[in-house]
Amino acid sequence: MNIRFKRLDHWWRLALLLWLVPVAGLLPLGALWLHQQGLLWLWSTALIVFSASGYAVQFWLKQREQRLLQIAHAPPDPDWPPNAEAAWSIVNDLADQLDPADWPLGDGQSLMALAKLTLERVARHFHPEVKQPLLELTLPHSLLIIERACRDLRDTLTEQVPFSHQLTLGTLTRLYRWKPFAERLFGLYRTGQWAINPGQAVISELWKHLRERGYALAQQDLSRWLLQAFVRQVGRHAIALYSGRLLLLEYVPVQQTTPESARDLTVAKTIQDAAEPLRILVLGRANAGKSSLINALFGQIQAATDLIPKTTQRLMPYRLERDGLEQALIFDTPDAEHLAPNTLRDAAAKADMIFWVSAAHRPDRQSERQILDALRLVQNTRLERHPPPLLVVVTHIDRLRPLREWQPPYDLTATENLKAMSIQAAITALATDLDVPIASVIPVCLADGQVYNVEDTLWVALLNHLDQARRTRLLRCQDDRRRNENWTLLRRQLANAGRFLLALPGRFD
Ligand SMILES: Nc1nc2c(ncn2[C@@H]2O[C@H](COP(=O)(O)OP(=O)(O)OP(=O)(O)O)[C@@H](O)[C@H]2O)c(=O)[nH]1
Ligand SMILES: [Mg+2]
Repeated sequence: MNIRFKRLDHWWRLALLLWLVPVAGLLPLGALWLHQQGLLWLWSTALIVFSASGYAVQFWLKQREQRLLQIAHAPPDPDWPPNAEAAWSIVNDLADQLDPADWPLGDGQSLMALAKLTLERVARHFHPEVKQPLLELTLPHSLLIIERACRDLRDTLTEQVPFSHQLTLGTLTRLYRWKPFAERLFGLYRTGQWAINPGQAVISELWKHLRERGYALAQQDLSRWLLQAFVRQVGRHAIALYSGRLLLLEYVPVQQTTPESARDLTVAKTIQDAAEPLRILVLGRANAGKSSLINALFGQIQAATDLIPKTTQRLMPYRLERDGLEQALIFDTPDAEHLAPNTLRDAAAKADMIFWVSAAHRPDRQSERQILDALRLVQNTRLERHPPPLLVVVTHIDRLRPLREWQPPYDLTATENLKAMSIQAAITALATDLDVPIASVIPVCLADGQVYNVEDTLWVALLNHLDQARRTRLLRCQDDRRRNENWTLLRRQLANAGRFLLALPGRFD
């Protein structure tokens, strides 16, 4: 303003002054008039109230913007194996500590360095024994991480940053090119404002300072937000990679049957499906009611009851189809006490859900506890897998005291009913004996023609654990695919290389 004012010669200044005097006089004259009318206090009050409200609205708007940019602590992906959780908190800590001043967004080099730092932290978590864990990465895998992280960042930007889908890079460049001109125009406008309405000019000048401060703050927030999103996305994919979940070939792992399920589907004499079935394993001691449970689950639809021999001799798959459940294979097994530990471990490793069947009227459960503990030990040491959900099915509840009484349904909270109390006591004893939560113990009766609590409670429990079972299936399939992927890729690469060699001119000369 000063520079522009100095450029005018004194005749121009005089002309401007003459023109300004009556306009500038309006403010004191207005104040005088208000004073004479006794309205000055009213005007002052209105001025204070309006300014305060304006400030409050601006404060609220700023808070709202900050909330939009806030990234809540994203939980780890539920599909990850247990050993990925610690890696995810490492990534989150790194994101929280980021200072935008250290990682200028306009500098591609600094972003690459940040991606490398994130990768290094995750790699060190998964390979603490290797000196330079980053070098464990193959070229296609590194490209895949960058590709996925960029794709996700694009999605985040589209979802969270207002107008990001309309601002093209061209627009931004043009804006930048026009910035000096726009600033000059704005300067001229402000000079004009000073000339026409000095009161208004004072206020708008004040607002401008406030806005500029607010803008600088918002810019800092936006940079921090983008950097944090970037680190979390690179971290997410790095975790998927180092925990063995990032596959090079594009497919959803459960959309193809694994070789063992393909074999089991053939044994179950069913038409082959494209998707991997859920694998439900039924375990328990001899005569606990394993085969009866399978029959009861089939309901009246199947003739499966006839197919199941009295005493189960070997692992036997049946195809289970019910409303609300995708295709599943349910495995009947022989007495768990006489199953070879290896067979039991293998079957459990391939299961997505386990039913442990135990008879309520046989309280000697030491061997059951030992078998279960051994299974749990194996599962807990395999941090790259989710253990399958375990449901304990208590059978023979009709045989509990009073022996002669069997008049279901029973309300287990009713303290005046002796049968209900016996059932409740059996559930509590089983939960303690087998060290499982009470909620996962389901009492049923599987006696011929007296099936009770299967259609409602047991089915509901099964459906409630489906999500967990699907997560187990996903990791199981990913492991299988990863094993196969190496061979598939090698075969393809060799075939392509062979084709290339065959196409060489004069190869047989
Ligand atoms: N009263 C009563 N009898 C049951 C119950 N559940 C199973 N049974 C009976 O117990 C016997 C054994 O049942 P199965 O289903 O063959 O037991 P399993 O666990 O498959 O036995 P194995 O294959 O030999 O290991 C059968 O005669 C069933 O009818 C129940 O809840 N109440
Ligand atoms: Mg059986």
